[in-house]
Amino acid sequence: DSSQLSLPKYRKNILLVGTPGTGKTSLAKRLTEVTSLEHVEVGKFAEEHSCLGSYDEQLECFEIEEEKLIPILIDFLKPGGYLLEYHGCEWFASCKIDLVIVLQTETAPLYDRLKARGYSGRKLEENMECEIMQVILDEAYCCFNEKQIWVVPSNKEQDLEETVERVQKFLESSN
Ligand code: DAT
Repeated sequence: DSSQLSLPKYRKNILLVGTPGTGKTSLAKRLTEVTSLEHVEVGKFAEEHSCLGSYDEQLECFEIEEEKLIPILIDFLKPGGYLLEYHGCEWFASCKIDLVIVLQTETAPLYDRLKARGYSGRKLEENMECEIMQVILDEAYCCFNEKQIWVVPSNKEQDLEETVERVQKFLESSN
């Protein structure tokens, strides 16, 4: 995309986290449209770097071999300019991360989104509980300095637009 060429390069790395369904992928997509940040979806990155372990029947996904992944990621992130997306954040405590964005969605819209995604039973319950108990926010406070953490609502489209603007200002002010 030639319009990207004129966007300034940033040396900051942003980690985008949240319970499944809170809107990480949607926000990441918008951010890569309007900034030069390069989107790194950690699951895909792990696959591309042969860091997948065995299949977890319960979670319905491949386990990630984080002992192998993290050193690769630490090196990869050094130049900056990356938007890292994953549901949790505890693995990334030793990576160069300048800002952690924790997306939060209220119970009713999150339930609808997960239902629409086909989640049911244990999977639906566990994800709802993860959000209600603020598991990922707790993780963020454990792993990062609170000054690096933004807790951002993600209930409606306007929330997304406001977050995009806020991130643009952050990148411009601290480049
Ligand atoms: P995640 O990547 O965290 O699993 P997603 O980006 O796939 O979440 O979004 C899940 C659904 O919610 C999808 O249908 C888009 C919608 N959505 C995301 N952010 C939203 C927002 N701020 N307002 C309304 N809907 C949103």
